[in-house]
Amino acid sequence: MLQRNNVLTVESVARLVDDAALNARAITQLSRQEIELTVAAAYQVQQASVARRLARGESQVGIKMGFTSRAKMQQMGVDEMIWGPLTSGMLIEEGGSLDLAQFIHPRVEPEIAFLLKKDLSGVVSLAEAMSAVEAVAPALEIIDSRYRDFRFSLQDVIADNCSSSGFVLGQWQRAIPQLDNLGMVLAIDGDAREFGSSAAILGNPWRSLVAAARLAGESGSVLKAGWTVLAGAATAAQPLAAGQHIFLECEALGRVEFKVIHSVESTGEKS
Ligand code: OOG
Ligand code: MG
Repeated sequence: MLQRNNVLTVESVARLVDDAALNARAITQLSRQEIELTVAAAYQVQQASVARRLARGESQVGIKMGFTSRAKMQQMGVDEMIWGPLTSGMLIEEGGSLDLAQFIHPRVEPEIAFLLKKDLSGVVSLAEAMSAVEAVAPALEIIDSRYRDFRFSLQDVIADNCSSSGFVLGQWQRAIPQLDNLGMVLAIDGDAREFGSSAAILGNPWRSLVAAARLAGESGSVLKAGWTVLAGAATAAQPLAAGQHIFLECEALGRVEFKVIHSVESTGEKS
């Protein structure tokens, strides 16, 4: 890592992004603060910022994959797959509410979630990945970049735990249907805003789980039995605003929804 004034450490950069998330205040992109991170250093910052969440009492409940679809890569201008931990504090109850006061400029995107029944790590076949899964659910991910204007480099977004900030899970389906081409509709207040197919996720969302296992193996970690794995969004993300009702209807998997509230007056992007 190239250190600004030679005083920045992984720990202090992690505190920058973690504080931004905690206080819901946007910060300048690290890459624009002369904090030059390699991809490996960005993952170290991610790990250190997640460690701060764990120290506050959260637990790791899974991982999310990012940029597994062209729609997402194009929306954000990043073309490499990324991954990061999901923690207990990010889980929003199905049908529940998300309070905008806790976020900077959150967006929602349609996903598919896997529930693992076996540990998974390293190079695995599609069949091995499938046999490690207990159930599949439709899911909504809430992403909230801690960077001003929701703009970032690959290293910036990795250091910021891949914009992870919330996720909502629909009913787990134990009788798992074919996942390769399911229609997905993301609706806001009853209006369909994004139409996609699960095929947008690496051609087949199972491939995202295979990739997740590989990335875990490469980093010397394990995807654990009981964890949730988010495969990555099938479409571009949509911005959230107070009063909205969001739902995803996923063919063969069903529906998942939540409401958006605002407990205090909004002043726009908080920076
Ligand atoms: C980064 C996270 C990408 C996905 O599903 O592709 C992601 C972002 O877009 O802010 O979660
Ligand atoms: Mg996502």
